[in-house]
Amino acid sequence: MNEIGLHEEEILSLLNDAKIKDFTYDRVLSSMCTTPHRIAVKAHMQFIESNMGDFGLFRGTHGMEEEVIRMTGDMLHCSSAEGYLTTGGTESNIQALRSMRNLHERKHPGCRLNVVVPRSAHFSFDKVSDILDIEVRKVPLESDLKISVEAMQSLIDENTVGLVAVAGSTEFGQVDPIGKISELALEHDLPLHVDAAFGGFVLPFLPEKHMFDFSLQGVTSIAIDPHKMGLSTIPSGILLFREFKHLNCLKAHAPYLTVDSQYTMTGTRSGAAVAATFAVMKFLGKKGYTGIVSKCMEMTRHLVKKAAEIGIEPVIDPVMNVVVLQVPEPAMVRATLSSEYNWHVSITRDPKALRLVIMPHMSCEMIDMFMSDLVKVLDSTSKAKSE
Ligand code: 0PR
Repeated sequence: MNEIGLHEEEILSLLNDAKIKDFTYDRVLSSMCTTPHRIAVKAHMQFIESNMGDFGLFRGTHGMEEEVIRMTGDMLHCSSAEGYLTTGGTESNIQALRSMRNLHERKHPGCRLNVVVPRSAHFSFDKVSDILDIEVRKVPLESDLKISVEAMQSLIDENTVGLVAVAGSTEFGQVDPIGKISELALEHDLPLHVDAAFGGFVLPFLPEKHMFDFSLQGVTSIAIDPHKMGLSTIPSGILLFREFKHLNCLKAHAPYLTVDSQYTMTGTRSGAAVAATFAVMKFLGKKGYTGIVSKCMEMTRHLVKKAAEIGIEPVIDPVMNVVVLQVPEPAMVRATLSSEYNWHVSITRDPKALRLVIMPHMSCEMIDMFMSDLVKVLDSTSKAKSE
């Protein structure tokens, strides 16, 4: 560290130097995050010092957190759901599985435990496996990139602590058959966690109805991220439990705080993100989110149409605003798009293809520019291959 502090102008200049090295979202088609809504940014700034780790000191912010939980529970068909604002999908998934593990251990102490998750589940479940020392059993996918319930059933045994389903998979935006998985969970008396980190702020606002939330009796917890399609600031995730007992088994005694217990994974927690999420949810309402999702779906259809015009098909018909295109040599295409055209895209693993997430920061003009560059890259890739 420097001995004496620098002048404010020097700091601002250092900040600007760093900022110009960051990519701006207008060339990014690989991200599930986006520019936060201006009202979220405003609220975030106003509550910048608020700490939800000691919420007795920040009662106003805590009231907003309770309201966010109530609004989200209501949106996901359980207005009495209990939960809290996490740092995002990873923490929500870890905590949901920790809750399953804790409840299960009370019944059968001392055995090797497992959880059954779709092969398409986010890599945060691999972290769960390491942190909680639980075996993560992965259910293979069918050709439509959903799991079959029979395949999931075959992996359940007496040491299974719970099941996971995905509502909007990270790579393909696919939704598992959660209605049937819910029945399976009820049959085996197992908790079912739904990872709707991405899809949670999309599915309720689509014209076609998908059953994925607490309206299914077997669903016991849901992860949903305001810092993705909720347009809030980072770090904003939400973890909801249908019943208090699932949250209560995460309780830690907090001996010297203004509140005597914590259910969260982190101690100090951003009250700014709580305020941001509260503000943007109140500001947009269901009508606002429906408009945003419908704009993203319109751009998704536009992209699929443009791709079809040059003979490129998606791996699955997009369920939500994720398009995965079957292009030859996707890794090479991705690298060239980045190095020569400054576009940021990602690739999927199985099948290997080009993954594009159609977020609110995009426009049809941006997609047209991207597609014309993609055509050039595909031409140069096929030439390079034939030489
Ligand atoms: N569950 C699902 C279904 C997800 O898609 C993600 C993240 C998570 C959980 C974990 O969420 P957090 O990263 O908030 O803990 N999905 C994106 C991904 O891994 C996250 C992301 C966002 C990555 C923006 C890159 C990026 O630029 O691809």
